[in-house]
Amino acid sequence: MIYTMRQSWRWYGPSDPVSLDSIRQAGVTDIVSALHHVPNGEVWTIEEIRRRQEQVAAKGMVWSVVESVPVHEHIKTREGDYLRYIENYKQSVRNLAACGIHCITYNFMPVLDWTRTDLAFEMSDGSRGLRFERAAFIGFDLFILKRPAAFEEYSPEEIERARRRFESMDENEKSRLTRNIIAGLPGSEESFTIEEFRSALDRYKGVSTEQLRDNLIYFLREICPVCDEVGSRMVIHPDDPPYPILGLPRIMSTAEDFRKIVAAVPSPSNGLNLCTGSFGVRADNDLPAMMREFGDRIDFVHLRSTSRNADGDFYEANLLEGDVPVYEMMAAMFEVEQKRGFRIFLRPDHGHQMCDDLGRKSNPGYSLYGRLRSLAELRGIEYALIASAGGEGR
Ligand code: DNO
Repeated sequence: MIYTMRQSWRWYGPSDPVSLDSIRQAGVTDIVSALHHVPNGEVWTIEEIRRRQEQVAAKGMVWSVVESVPVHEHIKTREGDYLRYIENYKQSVRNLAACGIHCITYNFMPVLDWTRTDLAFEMSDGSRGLRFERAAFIGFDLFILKRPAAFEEYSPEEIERARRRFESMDENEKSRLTRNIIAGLPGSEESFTIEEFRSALDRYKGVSTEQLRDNLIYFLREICPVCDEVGSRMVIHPDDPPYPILGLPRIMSTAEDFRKIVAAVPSPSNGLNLCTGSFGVRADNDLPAMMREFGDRIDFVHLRSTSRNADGDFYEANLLEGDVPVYEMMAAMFEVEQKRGFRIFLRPDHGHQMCDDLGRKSNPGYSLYGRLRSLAELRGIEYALIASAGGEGR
């Protein structure tokens, strides 16, 4: 028997402009979803979970992976109502398990989930993708947010480059940049005004990297026993981008970061969501090696590729053309699946806005055709892996 990826797809629920009918035609069997309408920190009830499951089942697919049950900021800073939020989280884990959903994605990034400066960066073929431009981001930090410590954190050259970049922007570009950073990208569940954003950052003033790591460990030591009991696994999503931003601590950017978390919480329910696009922004992250090292804990993979330059900018490239060694990743994953006798959930991550999607409104990164293209390419790679393993393909 050959173990193959479980082809999955992120669906934001009934308001997602990409319909389940289209997703089914992409050849997908499993849906990745979340109850985005439930406020952060509140319990996901069995009734609400079932409703989403039924919507998916009606189209012949299964809701198998949660992305994400959000971790309330109070848990990350371990203050305020964090104990109540942790109890609520446990209850959500139990309720999901009671409904048959056992793979739960989350992240532990302070304040912002993922961050980009440009959501419609034009590629040479006319399609559009997401981009992080460091000079623009620093320009936002210094001249819009006006974070007091920022001038000390960047080098004089970076400050100068950011100043020139900022001066080249008109008012529209400045407000678009601000919106892209603080208004909440899809799935991030939170959005801020500049004032709210400043106070959200302030809450991390006393939180060092070690403290944040401790808070994650504390959280996992509470949640993992519940997962062990109900047969579920928490899979942490890496930092995106995978280095500190805005003076905030970061604790899930490298293999070493995950090693530390596993050493502190060895429970098998302490798992990883290997997102190649996020980890892949760092040249020092060896993705296939991470796949092999942590394979036993990886139940969920996000496959996308980024292309980076020496200035610290990156954009989301066509899947087979960026810095991520996609073939080697798929081969390592295939190897892990055979060894474990387990089919890993894989979803094509952010795709380009292309073809008819260019004229349509969609969640940034989550239009239809770009992901369809990526999934087709991934399926092709897997098909070849199966054939060369002596299997018959699918
Ligand atoms: C972005 C996503 C992230 C991810 C969360 C997981 O497209 O990969 O928003 O869902 O970080 O908690």
